[in-house]
Amino acid sequence: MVANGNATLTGSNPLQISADVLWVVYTADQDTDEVFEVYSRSIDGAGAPTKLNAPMVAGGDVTFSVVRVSPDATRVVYRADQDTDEVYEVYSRTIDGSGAPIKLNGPLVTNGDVCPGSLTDCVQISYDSRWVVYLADEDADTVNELYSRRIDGIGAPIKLNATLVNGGDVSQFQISADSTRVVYLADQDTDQVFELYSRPIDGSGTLVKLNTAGAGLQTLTGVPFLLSPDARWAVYRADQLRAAAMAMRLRVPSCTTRSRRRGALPIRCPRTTRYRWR
Ligand SMILES: [Ca+2]
Ligand SMILES: [Ca+2]
Ligand SMILES: [Ca+2]
Ligand SMILES: [Ca+2]
Repeated sequence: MVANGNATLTGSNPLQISADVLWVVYTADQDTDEVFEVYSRSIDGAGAPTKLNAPMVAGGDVTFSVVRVSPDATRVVYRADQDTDEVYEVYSRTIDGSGAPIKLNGPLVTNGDVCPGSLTDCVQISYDSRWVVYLADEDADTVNELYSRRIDGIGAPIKLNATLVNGGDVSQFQISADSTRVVYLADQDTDQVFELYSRPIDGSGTLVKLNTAGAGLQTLTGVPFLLSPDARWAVYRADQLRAAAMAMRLRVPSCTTRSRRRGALPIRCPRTTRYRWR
């Protein structure tokens, strides 16, 4: 450790152990004081720590709260202003440091960033460890949109949201437990009316609106929606009946067959009909 260096011990995930319990991943200003970088090391202390980020531009740092270890313990995904100071991008590297870091986001518009502002959970890895989903104002500054990319960098980033209304943003998302879909909250169709949408993680197929059209979700704080562990249900709270009826509403995230039949998007799923994910 360099003089005045510290391992980062604050934040939501200052230190992570891989699911196979073979690796510890941490951020520290270990090599240069006040330059925070991301390292992995064998949990039994064998060998030396491996720096996972590429050499940092002057002023560059890894964002310690946006470091993720893939569930299969093969890769680390991190956010950093690695290439341009104060331009935050998302990278993927093998956990053992082999190969080079791969930049996952596409070219950013001027003043664009991955995880602009103080977005939480803005970079997530799918449970099957194949995909990274992230929020960024990648194509238009201050317009937060949702993208997926293969964790190994193969292919291009895929924008998952539809064209946003003027003033619209994607604000939160979750990946389904079977890793096939992303459910996201956005004021996509009407500015400041936040609705819930579901899209296949690879961008294929139909975008589905899960709530009753025009009835925004009731809260943006805390957890505005949940996905069931069997990947069949999204649960959310909305004012879609009337103001007095603040009931929990169950809605199925996929009704693609019916959507295709009807043609135009977004489409409502009949409340009484149960569809499976596929
Ligand atoms: Ca320091
Ligand atoms: Ca910086
Ligand atoms: Ca921006
Ligand atoms: Ca808005």
